[in-house]
Amino acid sequence: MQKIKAALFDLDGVLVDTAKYHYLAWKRLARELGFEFTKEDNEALKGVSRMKSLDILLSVGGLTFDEETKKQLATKKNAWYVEYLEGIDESELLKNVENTLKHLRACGIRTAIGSASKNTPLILKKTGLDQYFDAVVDGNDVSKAKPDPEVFLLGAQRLGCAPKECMVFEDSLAGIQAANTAGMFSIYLGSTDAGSNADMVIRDMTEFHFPFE
Ligand code: B16
Ligand code: MG
Repeated sequence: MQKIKAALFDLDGVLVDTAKYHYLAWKRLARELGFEFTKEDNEALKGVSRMKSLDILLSVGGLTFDEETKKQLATKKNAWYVEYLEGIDESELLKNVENTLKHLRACGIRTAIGSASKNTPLILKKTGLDQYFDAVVDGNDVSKAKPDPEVFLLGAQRLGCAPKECMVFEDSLAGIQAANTAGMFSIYLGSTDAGSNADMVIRDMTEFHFPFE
């Protein structure tokens, strides 16, 4: 393995558990449209872009809308989601996240966010995570969603590191595919099949130890 010089982190599901707030907002939208959206249905939205999430939700309800209406529905869902985010703080951080970030930075590792979420700046500010990153790449910066590697390649570029020198932390299948396609060392956090193509699998950050040797 090439010497690791940088760490790129997905946000939702890796550093902070915002999936529950996405779920509450999507469920509210489904109710308003006249159908139920379950927790199991919500699993398919993790790591997926906002508009793609809406398409999945509408397919559960068997509904179709024109593009303009879909934009309005996504805006409405996002406003509810942002309302929930306004109430979050550092207690929403997942286990051992802050220690890991501090440790990696003390080891001289450059750090960046690589998230699909357009709400990344708000989440980083609310949880106090913003102090730990040299670069942030999110849904506002990229045009191609994961599994396209754009978000991680841009992150590496902003950190001034080659892809081979980067490790990526992800909780979604699309994210692991994006990291692998980018030529980076992929680390899956979780316990589902989504991690089967990752270079390393850990249940959560308490199982991550660095340096690797
Ligand atoms: P927003 P990640 C993703 O974050 C979420 O996992 C996914 O559920 C969400 O639809 C997506 O961000 C877009 O989020 O609506 O806030 O722009 O896992 O890539 O950090
Ligand atoms: Mg994620």
